[in-house]
Amino acid sequence: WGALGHEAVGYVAQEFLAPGALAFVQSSLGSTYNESLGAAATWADSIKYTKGYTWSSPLHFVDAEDSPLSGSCSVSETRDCGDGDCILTAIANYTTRVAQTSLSKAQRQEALKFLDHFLGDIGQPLHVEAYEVGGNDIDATCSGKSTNLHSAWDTGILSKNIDENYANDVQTYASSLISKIKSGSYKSLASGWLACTSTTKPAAKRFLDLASWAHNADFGSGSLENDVTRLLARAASLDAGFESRRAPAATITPLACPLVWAKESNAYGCTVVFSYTSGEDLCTSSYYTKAVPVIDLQIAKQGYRLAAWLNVIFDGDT
Ligand code: DCM
Ligand code: DCM
Ligand code: DCM
Ligand code: ZN
Ligand code: ZN
Repeated sequence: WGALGHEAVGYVAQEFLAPGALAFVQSSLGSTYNESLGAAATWADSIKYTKGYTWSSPLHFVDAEDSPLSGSCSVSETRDCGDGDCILTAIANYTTRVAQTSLSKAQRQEALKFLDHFLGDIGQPLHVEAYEVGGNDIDATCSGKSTNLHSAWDTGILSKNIDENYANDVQTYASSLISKIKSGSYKSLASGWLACTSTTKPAAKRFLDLASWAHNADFGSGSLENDVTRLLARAASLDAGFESRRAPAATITPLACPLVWAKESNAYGCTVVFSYTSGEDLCTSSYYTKAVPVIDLQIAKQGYRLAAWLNVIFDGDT
């Protein structure tokens, strides 16, 4: 993604951090980044061609050697990241490093900024595709301007959408995605976004919260019906609080989850990404109408996953 996409991922994630993750994010990023994953999300792009950081430039993508034009999409860790120098292993590496208390504050901040960025990039379908250098070598037109397919997905389509529908303000755009997750069209999908996620712990946590409330509350009113009604009401309220406060927990499987996310993203290479007609303007045609909902979904989803990931690390949400 370009700056707008990364910032949106960060702003969405910030909204779903649990207390421990929020405290780490705020103290690690500090005033330099307004204590926000939104502001820190583009750092990794700003340094990738600078001296001492050129090793990080292949970490923004994985060149999946599949055949999207033949309808065959796939990602393989051994085939596509055999040298260990791709976004899959980078996420695993920085997941380990951000939690390592033996590292310096600067090193852990760097790990956080890389995670903030790479959990965004892995949701961009062309960052999980080798064909034509992830679409960089495919000439394209966006609103009359010459560009390439990769750049249209990173920047062109999204910037037009934010300009026209969100007052050209990325925070307004992120707020709209957050609302969709909390109470709109993404609400029913969000728990499924944490596919490599354990459901045991949230259930156990809900049970413990409920048991502790029942223990402390003036329970045993004499009416079983009344007690059951109160218990169910309390369970519903705990669930509502849990869901609105934070993303449900994910299990840390440093390499397994990135592979799941990469496959999901790469699959769009077999549907919308290459389905344009020659000469079609990608930002003023039906292609634009098909691409926008995918981009919105991928950004919202990766922001939510970033929050859940940090919640596992810093709040023990497993
Ligand atoms: N490094 C890294 N990931 C890479 C390549 C390098 O984390 N894919 C780190 C390891 C070294 C530092 O960068 O500590 C400098 O590496 P090099 O000497 O290869 O430039
Ligand atoms: N580095 C990294 N991942 C690692 C090891 C190192 O990104 N697994 C980075 C952190 C520093 C640089 O490489 O930016 C140099 O690290 P070191 O001083 O550990 O060689
Ligand atoms: N990129 C990619 N896959 C590649 C090469 C590059 O996804 N095999 C991405 C990284 C940048 C964009 O394409 O977002 C442009 O890359 P560069 O600046 O290296 O030309
Ligand atoms: Zn890109
Ligand atoms: Zn990037």
